[in-house]
Amino acid sequence: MKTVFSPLHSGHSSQLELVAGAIVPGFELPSRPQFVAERIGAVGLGPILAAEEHDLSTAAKVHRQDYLDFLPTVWDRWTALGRSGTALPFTWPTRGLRGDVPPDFIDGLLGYYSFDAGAGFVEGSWKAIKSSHDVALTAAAIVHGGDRSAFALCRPPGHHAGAAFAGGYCYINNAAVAAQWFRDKGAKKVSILDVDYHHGNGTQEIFYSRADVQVLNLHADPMQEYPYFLGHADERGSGEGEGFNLNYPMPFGTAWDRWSASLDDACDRLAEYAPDVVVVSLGVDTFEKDPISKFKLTTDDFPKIGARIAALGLPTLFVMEGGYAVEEIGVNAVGVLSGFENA
Ligand code: 6XA
Ligand code: ZN
Repeated sequence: MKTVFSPLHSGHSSQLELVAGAIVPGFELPSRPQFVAERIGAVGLGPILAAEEHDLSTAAKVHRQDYLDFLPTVWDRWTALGRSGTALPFTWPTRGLRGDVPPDFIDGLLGYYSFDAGAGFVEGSWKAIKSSHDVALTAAAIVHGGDRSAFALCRPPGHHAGAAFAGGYCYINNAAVAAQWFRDKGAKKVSILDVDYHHGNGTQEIFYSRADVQVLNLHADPMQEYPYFLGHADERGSGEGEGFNLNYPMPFGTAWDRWSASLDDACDRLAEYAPDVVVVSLGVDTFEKDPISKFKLTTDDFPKIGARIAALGLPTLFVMEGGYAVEEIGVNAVGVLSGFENA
């Protein structure tokens, strides 16, 4: 399996985040994809290729243009005020406030274009965000070109990013852009299978009223876990998209037996949908030792995920999402990919 990767991700570092009442260094570290890349080399998964630049025309079909125009401007607006550190929002247009009037000032704009304080900007952030998007589309082109699968080693991740908002370490929804790209290249139907520990609220929002992209999400129950405000089982899509969004919320402590039953059901539903291509939002924060998560998957479980996805017999693009136990993220992410390859 070929992997696509970009070194530009590393400029997106030293962000701060708010955890349990304290401002702490972010968990979404530049070392994450390095561990994955090292493991790819160690097991000989296949070549690691550079990303090719892609314009944002496909992204503009899943994100709002004003949001895409805003993202590259954040750091300059921030530093123009003499500020440094991490650009973060602190006010959001929640119930009872106007969500239809973007303010002029950067603090207001950051809140307008986000749903939490989990997607900060530093100097290299936009280049990293754009490179992650390019990684996803370069890998998608490999699958479109006839390879059975490819791995987009994206950083930053994407599945929390909606049509017009960042959040949860995510800015551009790489998996959504890739799915749209496959559609534009002639795929009639695309399935996105999100196995990250957290609900992919952005992916759900983007495709919620569409029947041409099926979205299946396995995740911690939003009654207990971030992102809290989306990801319930009764969210099944709307209008033409009714029935094409499927959520599998699971409780804290979920281990392989229950998790794999959800995966089996999701794979059965995916097979019934019969897409031309599958995009897997691959988070490995379901791991028992993940520092921010509460599922109990073990290192031995990850290859079984890959094998189950391989059994679908469909062209498959893997897109990296979360996973924070940095020493083990490589073994676990590559475990899924090797499980797919060896099935
Ligand atoms: C809130 C937790 C952010 C979760 C990011 C993630 N600070 N999403 O792993 O998949
Ligand atoms: Zn996650």
